[in-house]
Amino acid sequence: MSDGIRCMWMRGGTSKGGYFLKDDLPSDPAERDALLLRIMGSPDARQIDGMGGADPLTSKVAVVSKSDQYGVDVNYLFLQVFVDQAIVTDAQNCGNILAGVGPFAIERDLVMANDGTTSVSIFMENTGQTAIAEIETPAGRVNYAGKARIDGVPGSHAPVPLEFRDTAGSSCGALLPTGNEVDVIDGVDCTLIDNGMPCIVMKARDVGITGYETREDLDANSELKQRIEAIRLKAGPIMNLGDVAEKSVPKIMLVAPPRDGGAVTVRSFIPHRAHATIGVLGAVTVATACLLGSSPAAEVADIPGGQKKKLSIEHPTGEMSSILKVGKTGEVESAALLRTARKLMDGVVFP
Ligand code: NQM
Repeated sequence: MSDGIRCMWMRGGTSKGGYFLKDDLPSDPAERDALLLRIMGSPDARQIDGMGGADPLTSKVAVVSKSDQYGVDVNYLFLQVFVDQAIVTDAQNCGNILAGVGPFAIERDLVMANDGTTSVSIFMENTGQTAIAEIETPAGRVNYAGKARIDGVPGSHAPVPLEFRDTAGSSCGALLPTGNEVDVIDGVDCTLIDNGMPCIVMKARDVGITGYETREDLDANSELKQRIEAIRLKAGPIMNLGDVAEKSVPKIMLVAPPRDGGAVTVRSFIPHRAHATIGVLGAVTVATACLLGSSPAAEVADIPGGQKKKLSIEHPTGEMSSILKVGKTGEVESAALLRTARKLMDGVVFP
């Protein structure tokens, strides 16, 4: 029996997973992925023989290392471990798991903490971009307790503000990889867009739903799932993502008018299960789509004025607010979001 592998289990935003130092994992990606499948207990719908929570949102991994790039503290590679298939993919980033990376880096002494708050600059290897996280570190130690609340997580915790810049075209090479604000696929108007997360944005009513359904109702709707998967498989190649049959991107974003004073309502599929809330970079991307004049998102959204816009995205269990800074020509220059994180377990896991 192996001696086990050092890891920390953390909640990052509305996701949960294992955080590893890069040096604690095999350097060969195939060996590393086989190990992570064993650790999570995949493939198995219940992940009964592993740490995974039988949900894509709780079957996630962060691999973290010290960065030697000027101005960057740490590198973060996100890996999605599929629940019921033997697939580990680095084809997407994850802004929720990102919320735990700063605290983890400080806990593992990759970053020296200040007395007060510590700013951690994180290079996101999946997309080649950098995010900044502000971590509360009174007396140089990470503080997880606090008054910040995010929908989808009970209770309150220390705030972890995240800031993203230059996320356009993170995986697709351009904000609008087809060059169009609208493409029609299977008769449905779609905005194919990537401002940190490749997404297909469609009006919920164009695929036969209201956009206000629960996660459970959406997951039980196999006709809807087949219809949006057919669209996704056609969108993948024209979004420069190739064959996406075994990839977790692009995500599906079904939009509807806001109901609770927000900017827009979204039901997202990631891509085969409905999201309990909404992904962080998925939210930034759908918010960006709302600003494009001819996008189906703009048709249903209620957009505040000004160059600094707070867009509240309503999701199945509340809302997520994204503050977008818009440049003179209308492009999104930066996005800021509030998340929280919690250390759940620090120890060794036995593959
Ligand atoms: O969009 C789920 C999540 C995510 C990703 C997913 C995320 C993001 O909520 O940045 O956070 O889209 O697979 O953890």
